[in-house]
Amino acid sequence: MTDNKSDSSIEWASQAYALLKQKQELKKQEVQQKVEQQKVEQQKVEQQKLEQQKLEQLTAEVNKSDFSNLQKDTEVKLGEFDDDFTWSAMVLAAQGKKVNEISIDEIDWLSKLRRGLEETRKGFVSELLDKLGDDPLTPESLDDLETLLIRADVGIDSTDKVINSLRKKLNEEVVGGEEGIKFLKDELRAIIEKPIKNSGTNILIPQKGKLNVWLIVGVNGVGKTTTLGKLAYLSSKSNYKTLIAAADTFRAAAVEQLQVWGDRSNVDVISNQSKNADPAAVVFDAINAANKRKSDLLLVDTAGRLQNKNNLMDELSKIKKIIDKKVPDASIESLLVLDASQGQNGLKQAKSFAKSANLSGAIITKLDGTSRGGVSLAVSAEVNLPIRFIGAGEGIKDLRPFNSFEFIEALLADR
Ligand SMILES: Nc1nc2c(ncn2[C@@H]2O[C@H](COP(=O)(O)OP(=O)(O)OP(=O)(O)O)[C@@H](O)[C@H]2O)c(=O)[nH]1
Ligand SMILES: [Mg+2]
Repeated sequence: MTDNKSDSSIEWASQAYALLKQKQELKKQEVQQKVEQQKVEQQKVEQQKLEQQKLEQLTAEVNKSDFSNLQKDTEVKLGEFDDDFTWSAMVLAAQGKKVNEISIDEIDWLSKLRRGLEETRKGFVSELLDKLGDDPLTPESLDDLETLLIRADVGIDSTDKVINSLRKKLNEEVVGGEEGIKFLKDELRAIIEKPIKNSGTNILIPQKGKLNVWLIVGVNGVGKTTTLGKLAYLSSKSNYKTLIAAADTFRAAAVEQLQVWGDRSNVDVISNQSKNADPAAVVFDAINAANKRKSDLLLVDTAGRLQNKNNLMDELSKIKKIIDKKVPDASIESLLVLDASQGQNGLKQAKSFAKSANLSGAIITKLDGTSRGGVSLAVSAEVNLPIRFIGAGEGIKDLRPFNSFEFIEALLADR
């Protein structure tokens, strides 16, 4: 699918591009109309209430904030009809999407993901393609592949698995370069899919009719708070009643940082500003608030901790106990945030955390600009954790539910 730009695929992509362009044009017009409408309404209000100076000012302020919201909604722009667009459109088409079903947001995200994984790819796919060329695979090219996979932080277990499968296939038949890449993609996808299939949940979304509590955990600075902010945006955009618990009472300004994300996504933050507040007490208050408001999802930010600090790991257990006690039928997820750029170190963290923190999934962040994106495979294979979301940037929209097909296509994109 990614190999040759056939005429029909370019045709498909240009149709998709034209449709998106039209959509964007329509959206622009719609926004303009709305803005015009608001302006007219504003004028009416001003005329009617000329004598009430104060009220007039308030109206202007309200209108000002409405405009900024409208502008925010159109902030993703359709870029050029270039390689990025064509590749992204093809990846969506390969998953059965129709031309009129794709959105600018999806194209934007895939382009970002592909660009983000460029560094990982550089030391891996480009060399792989150079080495394999169009010739059939040989035992020597398998040795090269082994080295490249290990270098891309894919991990020993996953690499062994892939190389053994390829070797077996080579013993049975001649495998061309192109077919080798396809086989490699299938094998890597199977590795990353396994824990997801085992969990019985394809994509993690809040369960209906009960409170969902998602604990965001991990070592210092991996991107927990940023990820939580992006999750709050995703979930409130998808109409889940969302609430944030500021249970990182350790780091200075942690609450303020969270409050900024809460404001951006229109989600309330429950916090306790007093010094040395107990994180479990914050969670206690947040559950009360969530119950009162009939929230669907409570996102809990926690302090960065090293997996070997027993007192801090105990603190996490205490938070979990409070949740179990107060809302025994809640659906609880403990999501470990891992910074992809930490490579094998991140893998070590995942292993230790998995032992002591009863994790249910992983979120890989900072996939933009690292050469170690392959570590996602090692997390799946060696820690058996389903990857639930991936982040590739610091913006509010730079986090998506994990899609193994898109990830492997981006990892092994050849142009
Ligand atoms: N490039 C990039 N930067 C990210 C991403 N996610 C988070 N960051 C940055 O990583 C830095 C740390 O992020 P935080 O969200 O504060 O990390 P944290 O895990 O909450 O940190 P502590 O609370 O101190 O443990 C910030 O500068 C973020 O902007 C990402 O996907 N890509
Ligand atoms: Mg934080």
